[in-house]
Amino acid sequence: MSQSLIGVGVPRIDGVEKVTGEALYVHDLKIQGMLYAALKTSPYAHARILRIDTSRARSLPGVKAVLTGQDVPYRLGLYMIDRPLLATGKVRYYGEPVAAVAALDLDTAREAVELIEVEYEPLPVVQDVEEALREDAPLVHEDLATYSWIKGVYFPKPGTNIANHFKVRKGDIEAGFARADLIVENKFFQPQVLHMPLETHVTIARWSSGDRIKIWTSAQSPFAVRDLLSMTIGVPRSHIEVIVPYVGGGFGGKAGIHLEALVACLSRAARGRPVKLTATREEEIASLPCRQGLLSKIKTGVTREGRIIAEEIAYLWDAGAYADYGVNIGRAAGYSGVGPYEIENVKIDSYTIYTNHIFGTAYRGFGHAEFFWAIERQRDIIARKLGMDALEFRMKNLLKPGSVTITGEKIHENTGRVDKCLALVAEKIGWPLVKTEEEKAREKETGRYRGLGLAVLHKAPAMPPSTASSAIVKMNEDGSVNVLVSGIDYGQGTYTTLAQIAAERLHLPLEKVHVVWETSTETSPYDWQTVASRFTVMGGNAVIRACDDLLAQMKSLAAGILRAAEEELEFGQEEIYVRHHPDQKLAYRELAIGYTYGNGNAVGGPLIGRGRYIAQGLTFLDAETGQGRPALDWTYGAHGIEIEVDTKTGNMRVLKIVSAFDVGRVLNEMLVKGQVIGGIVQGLGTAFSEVLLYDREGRLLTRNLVDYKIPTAKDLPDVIETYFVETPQLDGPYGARGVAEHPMISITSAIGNALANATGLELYEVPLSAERVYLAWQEKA
Ligand code: SMO
Repeated sequence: MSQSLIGVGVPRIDGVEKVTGEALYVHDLKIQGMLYAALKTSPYAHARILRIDTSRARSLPGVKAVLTGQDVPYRLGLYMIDRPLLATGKVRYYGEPVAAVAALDLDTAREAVELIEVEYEPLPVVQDVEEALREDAPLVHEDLATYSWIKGVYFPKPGTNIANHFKVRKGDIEAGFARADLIVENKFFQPQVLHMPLETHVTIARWSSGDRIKIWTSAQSPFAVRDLLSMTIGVPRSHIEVIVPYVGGGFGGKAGIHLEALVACLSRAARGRPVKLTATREEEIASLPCRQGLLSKIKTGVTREGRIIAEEIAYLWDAGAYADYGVNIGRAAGYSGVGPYEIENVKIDSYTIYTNHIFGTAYRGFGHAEFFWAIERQRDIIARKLGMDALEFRMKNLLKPGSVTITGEKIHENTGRVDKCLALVAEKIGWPLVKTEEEKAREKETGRYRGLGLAVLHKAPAMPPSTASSAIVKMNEDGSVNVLVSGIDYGQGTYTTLAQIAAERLHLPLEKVHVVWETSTETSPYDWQTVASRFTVMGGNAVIRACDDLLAQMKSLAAGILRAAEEELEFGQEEIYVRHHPDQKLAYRELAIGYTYGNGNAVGGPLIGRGRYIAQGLTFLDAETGQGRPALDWTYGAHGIEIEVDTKTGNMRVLKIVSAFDVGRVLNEMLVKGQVIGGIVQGLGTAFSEVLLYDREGRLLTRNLVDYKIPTAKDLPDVIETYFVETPQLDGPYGARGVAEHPMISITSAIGNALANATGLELYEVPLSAERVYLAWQEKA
């Protein structure tokens, strides 16, 4: 028996293709007869459209189709059906597409866009979530009552800017505060930020005769695109094919449906010629969705001994102009909204609020990167007020086996251990920081202060209780297999992990497992969406079941041929044999497409294994209290961060980051480390530099990568150490749970806590830019 492949850091199976440039992305694709599309976007954040004149654009030679909102009277949405394909009646954010052109080449399309005349009447804008809740606030959606939405799950308030109100009620909040020795109240803010994948959104669509639609798109979830496209334009799912080749990053920004419906309509208008729309970087920033902003208001009651006994929170999400995933983010953040702590009395109100900003969507962490800025800063502030060590304070309150979450879910021995993650990072970062008198004097003299920050995190996949995945494993003539799934590997490395799982399960060398990279809704088995850090668990389980199905078929076939009972058969490396007579055996390749006896008789036939997986035991949540079971699996983690702050400039240098996650079981150490480091760096962007800024009229100011800064190699910490706790997830593949989004959660809070630890500065808003830190220091001095 060869060595197990589980846990081994095998290199990415897509590595060579990607570094050589052989991997084909939608950006690379051209279809015979293809037209190129361009968008006309709004220069106003909120304005009535008085008139659109497309006549000059239409008469430009080479233009094949021009569309405005009137030509495509469809509304799109995942949970709230609120977004027109092209602005209709009014525009609701700067950058909103108002018209689209398809032409023989891109220059012509762009020239035609310039020829489209739009007359606007500016309307009052609403940008601030608290202002948006005021009774006299301008309404972003006057017709909210006429929209459709998923009833019983989302609760919009027509006549207001509230797209959803999610509630958690546990215990008796008033009684809790009445018993508290100390009550701490704070407000925290995180602005909207961007996903910034290397590959911008891009779609090719062809609407052929008989209403058959074929789409090539850079997306995370082909079946969700098909589903939403069908519901939006009324073409049956069986008429739509969605193909996803290599994808250059998503981070949640490609989780749902974006350009696909509009490009399909352009192709229809161009009499079925294929049309390609490639978002420019500026369009990616201004016209495609971002991550929601969040204002958190949090009030916490604690005992003198450091037990948190009451917490009341209002999360006010800046959804921007359309709800998209935003209502579900408000919900997901709501049901895990106090973090991995056991608190008896809890009241959470999570409001997803329309404004005239760019609309928000899913983004790695799905609300958690945002609300943990409030939760984990609040924990440190309380500890300081109690005169208690921040580690000790957390340890007293963290979830442990036997704890009950705020939605009433009981934590078990196998749920995972956040306390172990925190203890590990505290030890490795050298908590608590003790400075010698000499060092203190030197810090005062140089103005450079060292500090440590801790923060914990948790997250479970945000998904409806019944979402499913499936897998097909086809055996080839030589005994190798092709694995088909339609969760997408858009950079996270899951296909490599699935290849390991299949090879392990089937007793095949890794080279004999080929995960099919290009996914099509016509030929690949169903998967709901590639989101929520759920694919390794759900897709992994589906692959295991498909492999087991294939093995069972081989066993039953081999039993007849080898004239042995099935129970007597064992699998070896690429072969099946009789346990007590190992030389009585069959190689996989002898069974792969059917077995032929010496006389020519044949049995069996091509081997195809099929596997499916649906989450077990999840429930809907009570509309009034949020009680229920929302979580497929909880992944816990913690960060310990060491920084040095230069108070003369406000600059912070990250000296060291230590992170630990309870991943259940490490399936591929190299890949999981890559995920963690990538998430940490993305979190540093939110912590230090990333922010979407608008002027007073709601016009976007940060429209390019010069004004909007993401971390580069030069911004990396000196040291990143990653550790894994392995409390097996009983229903996870080989005990694993997801860890894709988690590393970027709580990075901001750990940095904010380290800043307070170093300088005593308590900041409540990110990014913690040098300017903000410098000004705070000046004010303090
Ligand atoms: S933020 Mo994700 O694509 O669930």
